[in-house]
Amino acid sequence: MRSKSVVTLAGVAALALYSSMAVGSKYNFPEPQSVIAQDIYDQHIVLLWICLAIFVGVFGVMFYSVLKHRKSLGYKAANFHHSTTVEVIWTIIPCLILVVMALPATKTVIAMKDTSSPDMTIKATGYQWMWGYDYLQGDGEGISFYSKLTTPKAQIENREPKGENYLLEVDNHMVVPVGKKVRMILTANDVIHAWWVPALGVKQDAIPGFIRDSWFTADKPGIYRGQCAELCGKDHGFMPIVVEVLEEEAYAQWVAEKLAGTNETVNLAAVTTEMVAEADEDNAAADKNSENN
Ligand SMILES: [Cu+2]
Repeated sequence: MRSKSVVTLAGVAALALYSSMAVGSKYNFPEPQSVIAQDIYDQHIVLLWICLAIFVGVFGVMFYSVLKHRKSLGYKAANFHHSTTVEVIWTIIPCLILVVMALPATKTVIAMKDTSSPDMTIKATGYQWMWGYDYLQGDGEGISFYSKLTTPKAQIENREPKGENYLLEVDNHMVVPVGKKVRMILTANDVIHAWWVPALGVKQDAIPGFIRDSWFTADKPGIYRGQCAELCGKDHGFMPIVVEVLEEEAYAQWVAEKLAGTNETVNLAAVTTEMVAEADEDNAAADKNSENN
C-alpha cells in the first residue's frame, strides 16, 4: 500500500515535470526561434533529465540506506572509514558526466561566437536606460534610432491593470528580415548592460569602451522580446528589447520607409544649412554696403 502511493506520487511528479518541459509552457524556455536557441533548448532538456536521474539515484540510495539499516531494525553499523575503490568511482563517474555535458555545450558556445560572413550587421548600444540601434552593414544600412520603454507609468505604479507585454514593450522595434544572418555588435555608453533575447539564443554583455559580438538567424517572422540582463542601475528593469522579424518584402518596405524618413531629416538639415549660408551672404553684403557707405 505504502509503495503504491510512493509510485503514484513519483508518477504525478514526473508528469508535472514533463508537462512543464512542454514547448509553450510558461515554466519552460520560450519556443526557440533560431538554430542556436534550439541547440540551447535541446541541451537544457537533456541536462535536466540527467540531473533528474542523478537526483533520483542519489536520494534513492540515501533513503534506502537510512530506512533499511536503521537502529530500530536492529541493524549493526559497520565500522570502516576508508575505501579507495569507492573514492575512485565517485570521482571518475562525475568526471565522465561532466565531459558528456561539456562536449555539446562547448560546440554550441563556439557556434555562438562564429559571427563570420553575416548578411547584415547591427550595432546595439546600451544607455541608462534604453537601447540605441545603428544598422551598419547590409539591407537597412544607415538606419539608426533609439528604443525606449512604452509601458505607461500608471501600470508601473499599479494605478492601472498591467498590459499583456508589461515592461516588454518599446516605441521602436529592432526590425530584421527572416532567415538572414544578423551580426549584433554590442557596446554601451555608460555602464555594463547586456542584450538578451532568449527566443533567438542571444545573450551578450554590452561593455563601455569594448565591442562584443554575437549573431542570430531568425527562423520565423514574429515579435521576440528580451531584457537587459546586467544590473545597470535603477531602471535596469525598464529597458526591454523587442526584435521584430519580418518577411523579406515587408522588411525591404520598412527599410525604404525608415530611410525616406532619415533623408527627410537630412534634407531638412541641408535646407537649414542653405538658409544659414544665404543669411550669412546677406549679412556679408550688408556689411560691405555699410562699409562702403
Ligand atoms: Cu541595462
